Amino acid sequence: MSTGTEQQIDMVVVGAGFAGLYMIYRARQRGLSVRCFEMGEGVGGTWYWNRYPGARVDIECVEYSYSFSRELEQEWDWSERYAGQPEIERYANHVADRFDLRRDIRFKTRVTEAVFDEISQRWRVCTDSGETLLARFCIMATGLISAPIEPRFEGLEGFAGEQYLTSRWPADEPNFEGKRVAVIGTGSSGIQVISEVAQRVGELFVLQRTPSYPIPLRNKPVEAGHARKMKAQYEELRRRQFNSFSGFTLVHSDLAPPPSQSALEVSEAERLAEYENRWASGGLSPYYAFTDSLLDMESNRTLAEFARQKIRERVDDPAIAKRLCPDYPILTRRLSPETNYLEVFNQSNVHLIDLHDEGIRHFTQNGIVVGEREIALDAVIFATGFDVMTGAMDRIDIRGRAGESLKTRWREELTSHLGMMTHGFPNLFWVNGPHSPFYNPILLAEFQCDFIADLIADLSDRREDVIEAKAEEERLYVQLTNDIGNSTLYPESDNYYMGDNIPGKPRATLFWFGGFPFYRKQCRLAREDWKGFEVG
Ligand code: N01
Repeated sequence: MSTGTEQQIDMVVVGAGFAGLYMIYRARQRGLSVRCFEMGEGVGGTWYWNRYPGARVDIECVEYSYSFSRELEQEWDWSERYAGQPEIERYANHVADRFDLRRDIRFKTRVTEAVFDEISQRWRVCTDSGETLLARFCIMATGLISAPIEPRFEGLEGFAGEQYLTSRWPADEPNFEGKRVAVIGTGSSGIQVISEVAQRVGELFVLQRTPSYPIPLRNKPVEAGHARKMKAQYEELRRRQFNSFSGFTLVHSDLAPPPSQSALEVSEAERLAEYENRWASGGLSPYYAFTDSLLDMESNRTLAEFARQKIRERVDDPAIAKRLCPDYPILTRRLSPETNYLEVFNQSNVHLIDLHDEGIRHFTQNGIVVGEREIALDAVIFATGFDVMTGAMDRIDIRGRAGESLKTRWREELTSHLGMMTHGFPNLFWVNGPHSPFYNPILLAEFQCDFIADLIADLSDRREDVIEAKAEEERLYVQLTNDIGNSTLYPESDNYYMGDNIPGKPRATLFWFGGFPFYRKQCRLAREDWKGFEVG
């Protein structure tokens, strides 16, 4: 517990990524005093930390951007359809400056604990700089995929080469020219960094445990005519996003109708033509071709086989192609849109090491031992993933009523109401966190921050101080979230959506997979007559 001075404030926001920035903006509009704490030296969250070579968004920027300001939409110009990390970070900085958000942010400051005091009904929030605040509301905008898994390999401390983690990439770009480099991990981060560093290294060793389904991004510069067209139809685009399942709707950069048929309702020729059309569009759009790709194994198999065939077509050596082909249901792990990823395996200086044959044993001073073989290395890049959804909040000691630890609760069972709050932790909310919808994260942040700000305003109108999820309503929401998850194919593979990548994490559906419109309905119902909440 800090001994610093205790300042009273309406709201503490943890994290100055896209969600945190918007929460500050919205809270101020409501006349609340707000203080945001951010570990990094700048804004942007994910887009501040993940500055590895090749880091790039895979939802078109016109969709992956704030919708709250028509002026912002019109004045900002994206240079590429899928912008790279530097441009998205610049956008976050522009938003912070344009709406004067920085003055409420303390950078390079980590929140270490947040404890609810039942007498004062305030959250005592402590930071690693010794500051303590008493806040009426505490908002965790800590990110859904933001807590990196620290690489733990035997002998790593004695490895003499360079070490990099994609999600904590140094500001000074490392020079890999002529070096022997290994990348561990072949999720979206690994695939992006591999595609990029393969062009600069002497030899590259790709250590793959589970292959991803790579799909072409087909990035392009944004021409002036295209930008004008998109800006003219922003209103319609936002309306469609808002009413869509996942919040990304463009196919061939055009407004596309939502899927309406099962993949099994059409002939094979029609199905393939549709997959080819989506494939040619790039990005995540193949996901939208049919209604049941994530619900029906046979339907899923048609898409998975289509994607595997594309891998075989792009990789020259059939034995390597075979190792790059995933065998689990497609979409149950995140698709990885990429640019020339598979083609790097046609380079003679790139070596695929399949960890299914032989696992990583340990590091030595000079390299890594896989099976019986030592691979000499100058550098290793870890793209080994994140403790998704719960990880970032677990790293803060959050204690609710009667000193209950949220981390301990969630080790037993993941609880939430509406993916934003949980019983026993009054006036604590999170954005883009556990049980939130699998949806465009920037638009979801806007929706959830608006919802929270509206709840707080209603609370003040009713002259109440504290709001908390009702235990029974929460139980129903958790049940529904799990039932929806279990009706999909997600449980059919090992994936972070179910918490499988963290040893000991209880297997549960971490996301709401029921689509955004149905989620919004739950939120609306909870607010009707305050059915979902206890106030006091
Ligand atoms: O993390 P991941 P990520 N030994 O968990 C492997 C978003 N994102 O950072 O699967 C060997 O997907 C692990 O192997 P396995 C996006 O939502 C978006 O790549 O456990 N390997 C896996 O291959 C994405 O889904 C964008 O068998 C080990 C990899 O490390 C999410 O972030 C770009 C290992 C981790 O893959 C996370 O992606 C980047 C070990 N001990 C990220 N431990 C875009 O917008 C782990 N692995 C494009």
